[in-house]
Amino acid sequence: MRLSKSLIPTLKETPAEAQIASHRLMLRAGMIRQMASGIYAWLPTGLRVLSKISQIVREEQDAIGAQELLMPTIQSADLWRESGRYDAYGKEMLRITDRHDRELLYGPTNEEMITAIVRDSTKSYRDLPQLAYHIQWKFRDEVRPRFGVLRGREFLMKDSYSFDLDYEGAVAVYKKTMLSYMRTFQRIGITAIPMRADTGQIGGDLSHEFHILAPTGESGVFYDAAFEAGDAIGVTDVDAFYDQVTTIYAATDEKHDTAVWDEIPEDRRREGRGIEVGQIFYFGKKYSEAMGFAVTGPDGQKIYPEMGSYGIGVSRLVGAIIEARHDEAGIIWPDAVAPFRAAILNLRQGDAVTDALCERLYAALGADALYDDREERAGAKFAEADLMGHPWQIIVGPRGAANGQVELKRRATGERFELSVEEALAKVQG
Ligand code: 5CA
Repeated sequence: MRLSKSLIPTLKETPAEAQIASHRLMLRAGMIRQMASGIYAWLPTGLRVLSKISQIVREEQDAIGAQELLMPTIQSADLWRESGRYDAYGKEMLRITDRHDRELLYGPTNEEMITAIVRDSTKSYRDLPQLAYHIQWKFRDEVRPRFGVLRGREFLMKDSYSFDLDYEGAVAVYKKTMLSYMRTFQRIGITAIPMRADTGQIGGDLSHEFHILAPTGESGVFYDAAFEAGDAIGVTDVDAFYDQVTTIYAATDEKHDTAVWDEIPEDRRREGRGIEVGQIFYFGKKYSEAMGFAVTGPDGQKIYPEMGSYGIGVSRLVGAIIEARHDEAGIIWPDAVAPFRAAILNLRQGDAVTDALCERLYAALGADALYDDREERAGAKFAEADLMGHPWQIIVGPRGAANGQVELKRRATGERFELSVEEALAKVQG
């Protein structure tokens, strides 16, 4: 993308309404704009990050055999009356009436809808288990939307739902999902710690939240320092991994149990703040029984499926990553989800040799590069590239360009390299 022609409305001033770094930086870097309280438009760079996160989430869901589908944002009130949650959900649910006076709502979650879909398309025990997910916008009329996309009213979630014939099957998919979440967060380039948690509105008796540690996090968290090293990629023994997670203690403030806390050696006890980027639930037959979903078992008996639901806050992750990875100058994107791998900074726009070299780099890097081709002073280009947080900056000045040399800067470390065009391209693409 050419910066001179792009819709990336960066701001020099710090927006007054933003209280925390990620919100400030997302506004300043031109990633989002607020359209109403807790409702944001995702501008091109913001959308690129959202799409890259979604794609990693999708690949890791597919890898555990989850099937992608897409359910609508608008749901009927009757569906929620079947589970009894229509009245129970309260003011967080945005209720809508259509022209025929039918009651609808903007979905805050999809347990009812997926239960109805699977109920109406399965008959026999042979049709189970099922595991399906979608990546779709949700709406929760939060009392206090704040911190930008961290607590929005409209937000993007990956939610998956499992249906099993027995408890063992349900717990197996719960564990498998937990491990896949660890891989997902690791591929994105951040550390998220699984914590024991309460089940809240979703219900059930087994739940874990996944938290990115950040001083601005809304939840108080307690954990064993042994967690900080968590590495899930390459782990193949799901049960051993799960046992490790549940023996090493970590919990959010609601579930903080001092009795267990006391078992952690004092020098390993950690208290901090976390941003909840995911939560998983096992809730058994809560929805299948309430909504009359049973399959016929091998002996002709009725089996109400054991269910679980599993969420990742895709849009919240964008803000959470920035909370965990920024400095005074701006965002420091992990390579995997950066809007662009590299920015090309032309320090002498209009100089034939410099322009030609920049065009060559831009042609080689294609859609993964943001070419700063504006008639701007060098200082402004450096500041904006740091603000936007591209993992690499390729700095092209007239003197180097005359010798086919460029300067390559790594945003995360500040390291700089004097390289030929070929060497720079190899490093950026490698
Ligand atoms: N149906 C279940 C699991 S699929 C569910 O709704 N779980 S949840 O309520 O925990 O939401 C899943 C994730 O969505 C949360 O972990 C959080 O990361 C994200 N989320 C929840 N509320 C908001 C919000 N107001 N703004 C941004 N993200 C949110």
